[in-house]
Amino acid sequence: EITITIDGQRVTVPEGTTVLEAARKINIDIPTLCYLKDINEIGACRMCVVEVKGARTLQASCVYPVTEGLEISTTSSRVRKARKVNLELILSNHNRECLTCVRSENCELQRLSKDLNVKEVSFQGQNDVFPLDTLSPSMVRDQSKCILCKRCISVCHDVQGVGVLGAANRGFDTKIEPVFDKSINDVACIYCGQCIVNCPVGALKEKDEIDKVWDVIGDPKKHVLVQTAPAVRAALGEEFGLPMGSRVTGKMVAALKRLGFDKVFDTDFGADLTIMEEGTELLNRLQNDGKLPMITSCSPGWVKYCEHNYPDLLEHLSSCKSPAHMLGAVLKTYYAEQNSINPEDITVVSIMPCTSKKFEAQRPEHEHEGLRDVDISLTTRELARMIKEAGITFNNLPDEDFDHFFGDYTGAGVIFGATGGVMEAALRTVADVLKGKDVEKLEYKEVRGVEGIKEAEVQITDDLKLKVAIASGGKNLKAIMDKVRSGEADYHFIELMACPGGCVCGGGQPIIDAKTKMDIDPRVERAKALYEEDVLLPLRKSHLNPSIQRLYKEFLGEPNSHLSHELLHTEYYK
Ligand code: HC1
Ligand code: SF4
Repeated sequence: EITITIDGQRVTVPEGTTVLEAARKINIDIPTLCYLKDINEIGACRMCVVEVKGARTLQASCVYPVTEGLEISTTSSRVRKARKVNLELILSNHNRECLTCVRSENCELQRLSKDLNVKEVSFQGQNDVFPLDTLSPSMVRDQSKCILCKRCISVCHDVQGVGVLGAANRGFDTKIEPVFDKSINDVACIYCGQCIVNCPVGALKEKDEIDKVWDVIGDPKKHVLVQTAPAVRAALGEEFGLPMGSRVTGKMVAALKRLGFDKVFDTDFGADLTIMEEGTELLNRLQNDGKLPMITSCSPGWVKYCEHNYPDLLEHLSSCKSPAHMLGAVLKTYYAEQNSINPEDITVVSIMPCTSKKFEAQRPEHEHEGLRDVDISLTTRELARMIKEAGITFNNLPDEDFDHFFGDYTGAGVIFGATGGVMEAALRTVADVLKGKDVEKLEYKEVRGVEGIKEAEVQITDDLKLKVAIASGGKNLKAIMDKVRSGEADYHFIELMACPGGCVCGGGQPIIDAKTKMDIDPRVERAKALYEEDVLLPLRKSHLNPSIQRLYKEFLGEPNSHLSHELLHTEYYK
């Protein structure tokens, strides 16, 4: 325990605390910009400088550790002036087209300018013109807005274990870019979008496809079907000022109906379908000496990561397409047939917490007879923008229900959106199948929680103890995959998700500023919303979904049937 004085107030904190953290504890809000708790603590932007009694120069508080008796001033005129000069220098090189920036009102730089009372930018900066990097299917980089905070570099390298972003040149010529100034499209980026949700400004964003969706909605010849991923309902409300963790399933559906989609379906139905297919695949592999451990394949960022970094281990991936794509494939076949609609006239739009889903939607193999499984994939943020553009007052909407059949889902489908959720959903079904009865146990707490890596042994029957592992966040995937490669991983089944915490914290979700993330963990809050919905639903096991049962009876036959393989499974490429 160490006691220091900040602006005349005494505060006692554990050793190893920084001055910044100590100050926040007593509600002194030292401004930051490059700081990202536990991820980017480099003292580079110098917005957080403070005066330390006895020290000649100002110190960056985000990297300054407390020592007994330290006396700090956070508001002296020297401090205030220095911060303002630093901020104005950053602003002088920043493309300040705030009115048309996607991050307007959710920009840490804009907020800081307002908070620090910047009235004019007195330096003549060099506003270099950079071409936008728009080549990738998922994201756009706008160098003219980059403020060199390096948050994206740290997230990509240290959290995601990808490391395709770096700093080139020095001094005024410094640029953040993929190696050799390549497009993000031409490096081993997995499009997880974690750099986007951790960028304080608008230098990184998703590829906006809203206009394509408006166009198809406005085209009378098109029958436009929308599906929403499990995690969207756990975060969309944040875009409308609701507290983190608000579950807005009913309002989301109401909004989608008002936007003009012909039917509002749920990716959760696809998740239930995935459990049928993937659970069966797992049992087959267990019973017939198939490749183990089997690994989930629903996170497109993870699949791409595997293709780039573990091409020798692709056989471990389940051959299942993701829930969104399974649903897309049955919409363009069974649904089209049942409703006598020409599948060529159907457009499937998916609303995902994910930027990599845009890439997945464009993967050449994800089609059937020339028709795409998913035509357009929007992020949660893009949906929020559509709702705002349409003038819908989201918070006043009534709760409405998904459209029948492909909007019918169980609690197992809902929890897919949180790390451990796919595993738990699979365990619920596999246990019933192996025991041949409706097993009472529903909740597998041992696979829940936000830890990056989880391991568990679950006794399913007298002779089968299933050994499982769950990981989220690229770096943790790497740890698991290295074990698989070396033969150390004696698991049966592994769930891997590219984003830390799973889809609830996907790169397409509402962006939370660094300061808020110091106090609240969105992985925890958003996951809570999903587990809450799970408990409220009358059915909580995928195989009990009556619409899934009917789909097999009338169309697919049985899980892993020939038709299932044709529509719902895929292959991977080295
Ligand atoms: Fe996910 Fe999935 S859970 S991948 O995290 O398997 O994006 O939410 O839709 O497809 O169901 C994302 C979420 C999502 C799929 C499902
Ligand atoms: Fe790195 Fe993910 Fe950003 Fe690609 S999308 S640069 S992998 S953080």
